[in-house]
Amino acid sequence: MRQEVTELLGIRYPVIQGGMAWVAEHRLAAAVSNAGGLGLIGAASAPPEIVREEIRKAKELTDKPFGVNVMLLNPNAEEVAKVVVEEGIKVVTTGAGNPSKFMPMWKEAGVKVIPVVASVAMAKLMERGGADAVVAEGMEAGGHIGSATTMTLVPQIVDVVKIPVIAAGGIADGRGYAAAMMLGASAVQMGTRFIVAKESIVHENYKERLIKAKDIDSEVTGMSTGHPIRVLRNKMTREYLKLEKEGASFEELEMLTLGALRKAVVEGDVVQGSVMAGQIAGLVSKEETCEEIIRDVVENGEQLLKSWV
Ligand code: TUI
Repeated sequence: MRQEVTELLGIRYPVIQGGMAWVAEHRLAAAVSNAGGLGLIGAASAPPEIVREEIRKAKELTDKPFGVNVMLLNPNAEEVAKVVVEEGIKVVTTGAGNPSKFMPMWKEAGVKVIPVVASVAMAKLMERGGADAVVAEGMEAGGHIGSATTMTLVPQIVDVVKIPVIAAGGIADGRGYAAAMMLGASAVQMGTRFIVAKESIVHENYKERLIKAKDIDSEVTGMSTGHPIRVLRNKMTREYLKLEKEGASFEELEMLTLGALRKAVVEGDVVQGSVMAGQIAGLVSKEETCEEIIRDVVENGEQLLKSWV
C-alpha cells in the first residue's frame, strides 16, 4: 500500500511535508525531498512571482521531485495555480478550500493533485473531480483546521475512496506513522516536526517555543469567524480568545492576527505573533536534519508494523 504513494510521486519514503505558510520555503522543501520524502513549497499568501522564485531556487538545491501547496484562501490562488504549471511542478497539494476549479488545468498539464481535506464529503468530491490522492487532515494539526480528529477521519475516508489516503494531524514519530498505516493510510504528512528541522529557516525563538511546548499548550482561535487556526498559547491568543468571547467583529479579530504568523516565523516574536503548531508539539523535543527526522519516523514506524503482523 505504501508503494502506491511512493510510486505515484516518485519518492523513496511515504512521508510528505506540510505546506506551512512562511515555513515551507525552498530550503526546507529541497531538504525533505533530498532526504527521500516529498518536500513542498507553501505558497500561502505569497504573490505568484515569489512562488515562481521559490520553485526555481528549490530546483537548484534538488533534482528530486518536490511539490507546491496552493492555499485556496489566497486571493492570488488562480495565478499561483498557473505558475505551478508553467514551472513544470509535478505535484500540488491544496489547503483551506475546494480546488475543483483548478483541477482540469492541472490534470491536463499532468500535475498530480492531492487536496488536503477535513471531511468525508470533501474527499469524495475530490476523488470524483480527478484527485490522485487526498490528505486527510485531523484537527490535531497546526494552522487552519477542520473539526474531525485524525483517528476518526482517516478510516472513514479510506472506506469510501479508492485513491490513496495520506494521514495528517498529530503525527510526528514512528508510532504515529504506524498508527496511520493501521488506519488504512498509504503515507503520512507531517508539519510540526519539520518546523524544527535544521534546514528550516524558522526563527530560533519559534523553534525553542515549539520544543518547550507541552501536550495542552495549543489553542484554537477563530472558531467564531469560521477560520479556526491552531496555535501555541501566548499573549496574542489570550487577547484573541478574550475578544472572541466578548463577541468582537471579524475585522477586529483580523487586526490582531494580520501579519502575526510572519511576526513569529521571521522576527521571532513568539509573544505577540502567531506560533502555529499541531497538538503533537509536546512530543517534538529536538532540532534534527530532515534526513534524521524521516529516517526516525519511517524506521521506527516500519519496525512497529512488522512486529504486529
Ligand atoms: O490549509 C491548511 N492549513 C493552513 S492554511 C494556513 S494559512 C491561513 N492563515 C490565516 C487564515 C487562514 C489560513 C494555515 N494553516 N490545512 C489544510 C486544511 N484544509 N485543513 C482544513 C482544510 C479544509 C477546510 C475546508 C479543506 C477544504 C475545506 O472545504 C470547505 C469548502 O467546502 O470549501
